[in-house]
Amino acid sequence: MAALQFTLQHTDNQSKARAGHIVTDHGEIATPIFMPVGTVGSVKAVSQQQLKEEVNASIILGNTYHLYLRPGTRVLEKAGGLHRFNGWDRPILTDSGGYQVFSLAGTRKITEEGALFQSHIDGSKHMFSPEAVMDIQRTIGADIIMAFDECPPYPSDYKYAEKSMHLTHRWLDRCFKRFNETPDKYGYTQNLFPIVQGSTYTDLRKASCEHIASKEATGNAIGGLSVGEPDNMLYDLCGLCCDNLPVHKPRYLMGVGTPWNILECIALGVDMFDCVMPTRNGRNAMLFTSQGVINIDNKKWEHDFSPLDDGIDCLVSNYYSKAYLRHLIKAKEILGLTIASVHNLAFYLWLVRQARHHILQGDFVSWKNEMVVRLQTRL
Ligand code: PRF
Repeated sequence: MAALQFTLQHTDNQSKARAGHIVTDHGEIATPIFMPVGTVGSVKAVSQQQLKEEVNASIILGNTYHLYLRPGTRVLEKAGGLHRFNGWDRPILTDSGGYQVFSLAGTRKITEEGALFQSHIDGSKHMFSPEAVMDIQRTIGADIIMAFDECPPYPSDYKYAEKSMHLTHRWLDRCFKRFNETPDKYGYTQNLFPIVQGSTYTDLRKASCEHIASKEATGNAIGGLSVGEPDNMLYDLCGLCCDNLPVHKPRYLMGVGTPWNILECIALGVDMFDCVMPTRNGRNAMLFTSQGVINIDNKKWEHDFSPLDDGIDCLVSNYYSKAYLRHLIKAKEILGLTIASVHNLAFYLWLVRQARHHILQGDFVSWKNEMVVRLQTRL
């Protein structure tokens, strides 16, 4: 079994967009890619069969924080890792829990050693250190595991951002040390991706990219963005990070974003994305379609028997009507949550496949510019 391999197939002439190919021990991923979020080992309201057959997902994400609290590492180890536990036999990536500790846990305290926090489930006290988070992610067994980082809030003053970045870098050194000292548990190779931080400060971002690049990891991530900053700032900082990260390694922008954010960041050189938006917003009646954004709660859809979206290649999106989904959501039927989530995810996966197609075809920028306007239309 082998470490992750990334092949760059084509780089766009008019932008920095790339089409590539990732090979892992659980299968291949064409990039750019979007990864559905399966926080507790399940993509909310969507089955593994639907993820394969309807969404066409090639990799999904799990969260160390949630999986550690429940079901816990004993169950996951006994199962033989998360792939065996949830039956998803394609690649999995786990986030390290740093971000979730800061956004979900009750009281928490950050020290040099790590983060002390209280479970959002039962209030019990736990400590995440870089070493503990590597051990937990070894046991969960994702193909790609993430370094333990601190994501500073937006806005952060320079002094705090600088201190936080250096802490993240020291934690990263400890992550790699532990990762390299521990073997793969389940016979396939795990890959550790480091995470760039540095808040909104260009000199910090550059320094962070240099530190991260020096690890020569099989892939690199950009964290600390899409935390409330305006879109133009997201794009400027994302572009700067892409320009300062290795060319021949995949770049993963964490927790981004809207369909138009994803297209703009593909143009800047990002290869991998994840976000709860398609599933969370879907459960809240917001549909992303190839023609624009729909609030399916709206009375205007009451008698609209046309398909949710016939512009994409998903049977669920082509089959059910807007009026029917509106009815299900109004009636709080659980099938409504599933249809909305499957549709939104299928749309996101369709979008990144289209992006890849246009990168390879050589007309990505003109296509992207048209789509960025169309996708934001409120229908
Ligand atoms: N760090 C980690 N996970 C994340 C982020 C981060 O900065 C973000 C920021 N958008 C989302 N998920 N570890």
